[in-house]
Amino acid sequence: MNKGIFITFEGIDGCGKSTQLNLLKEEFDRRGMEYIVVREPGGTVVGEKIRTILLDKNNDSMTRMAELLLFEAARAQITEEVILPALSRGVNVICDRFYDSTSAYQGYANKMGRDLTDFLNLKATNDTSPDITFLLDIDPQTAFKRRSGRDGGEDRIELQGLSYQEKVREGYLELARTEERIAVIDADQPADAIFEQIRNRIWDLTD
Ligand code: T5A
Repeated sequence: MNKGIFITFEGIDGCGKSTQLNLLKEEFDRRGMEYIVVREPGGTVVGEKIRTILLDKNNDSMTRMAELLLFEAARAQITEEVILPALSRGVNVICDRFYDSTSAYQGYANKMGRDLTDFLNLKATNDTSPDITFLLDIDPQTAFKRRSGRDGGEDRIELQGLSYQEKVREGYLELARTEERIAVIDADQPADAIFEQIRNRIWDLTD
């Protein structure tokens, strides 16, 4: 049996990942393809509890190391419990964020360092790498305007502001220069135009 394809979406907060992920789900449904959709942090009972701790704006005393290890703990859980079993059954996995988020947010923007985040990413995932990653690249100001229409306000990480999001963006773009699997997509376009590019890249992979 062929392994499923592992597809991840990345980018700064509000870059449009969920919108593209939903368009991809509709496309997979039309084609009768088997898939699951998961998100990070979260996607398991344990992971969703960790997500609540990580995003709670009352947890403003959380240290950078504690934050990093919590993201990796949630990742270890979802990789072993959900992602690897699905891929080995031949089911495609679409993931809203994966370890590139840790490289960009904790490794680069929080200055924890690529050596440490690479090491923990590898350990948490048993060296499971996405087949393709879509990095939705956008200016933080535009992403902020898009997010401001949402209910619920800013979470603990979004509250770190636009200069933080700018650092995260730099971290992602630096990563994309060395990782061939990362396709950088200009996310400041209509959703349909973005999706067209994503769809083409995925069918190239499956042909
Ligand atoms: N994090 C996560 C880390 O720091 N380290 C890690 O290792 C991991 C895994 C998770 C937070 O945790 C951090 C990163 C995050 O801060 P999240 O749930 O992934 O949080 O949060 P966000 O990235 O903020 O996700 P959102 O759901 O808020 O944003 P999306 O999914 O990027 O954006 P989306 O699609 O909801 O769109 C936002 C708005 O823009 C509109 C949409 O309609 C929506 O209103 N929109 C567009 N408007 C115009 N043109 C387009 N092309 C549009 N696409 C979407």
